Amino acid sequence: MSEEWRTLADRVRNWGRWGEHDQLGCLNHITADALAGAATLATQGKSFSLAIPLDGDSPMGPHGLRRAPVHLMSLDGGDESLGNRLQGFGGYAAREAEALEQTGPFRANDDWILMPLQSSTQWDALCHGYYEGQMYNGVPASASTSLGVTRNAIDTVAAAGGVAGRGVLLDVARHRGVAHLEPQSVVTAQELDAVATAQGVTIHTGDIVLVRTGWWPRYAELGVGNGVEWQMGSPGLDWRAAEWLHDHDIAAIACDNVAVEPTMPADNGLILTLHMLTLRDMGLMLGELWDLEVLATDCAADGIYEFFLTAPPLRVTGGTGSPINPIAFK
Ligand code: UVW
Repeated sequence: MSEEWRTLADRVRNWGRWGEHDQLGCLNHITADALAGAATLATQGKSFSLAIPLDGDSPMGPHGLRRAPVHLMSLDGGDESLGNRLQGFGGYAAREAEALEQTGPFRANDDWILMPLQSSTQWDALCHGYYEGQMYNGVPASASTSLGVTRNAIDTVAAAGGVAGRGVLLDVARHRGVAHLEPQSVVTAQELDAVATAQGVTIHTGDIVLVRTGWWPRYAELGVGNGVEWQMGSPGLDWRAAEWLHDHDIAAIACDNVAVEPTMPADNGLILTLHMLTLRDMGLMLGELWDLEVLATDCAADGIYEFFLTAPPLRVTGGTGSPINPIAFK
């Protein structure tokens, strides 16, 4: 790894900053005052879901090691009179269905979902990425077990109150005057500053910063069959922007692209360079595959790029991430 990268990693590393046992990292920037102040931004009675649809067409992330969600019905309309139809069939399920039907008109629909926790709109927990045998705050890689990750996992965030605070949208695509950034286009820290200035918004300590590249709507344009082209072409933040994220003391970052940073190797030849600096060194959670389209249109219309944002992860014990339905309130 290059000298420049090593120097940056040392500079942005937050290990010990919030105590040797801390597992929340930059979420510590969201103080009680910051959270209370963020809630006051919901003044217009508007709410926006920032989640992409969760189904068999959901994009998976920067590599092919994951499968799309599988959604199965386990009780459906065809089972409305299952008890009657099963009469005499025997077995535990038949007895349950018969008993339910005999005790009133209530019927139910039930379903299952099987999915990687990193598919679709999600948070990466701090344990999701690491290098050289250590995770955030010096936790050894051996904390990842077949029963889950024992430190820096997503349940710690969920138990601590989830993720909520002042959200700020930086609409890079609109600033460049394009529907979406070019494949593998890199967004620098200087450009983030230029967008914020043009939008008249200031980044505060504890903000959850959302960066729009227009790459999610590009998925619909290209079609699911071109998923690999879309996946490998994803634009994103320059790894050197870790310094900007660090110096602004932001709490988390989320984007509408595949992996926050470009999916192809960076100019230093490494993949997921920003993942290493953020998740492992800074303790900064990454949100991927968010749908910022409707929110961005509203922000452009009223000129207000700040809002109250909630994006609580599921409390999956030892989980390395979580699907989410982030909501922005204005
Ligand atoms: C990895 O698999 C590390 O990438 P992502 O966080 O983008 O899903």
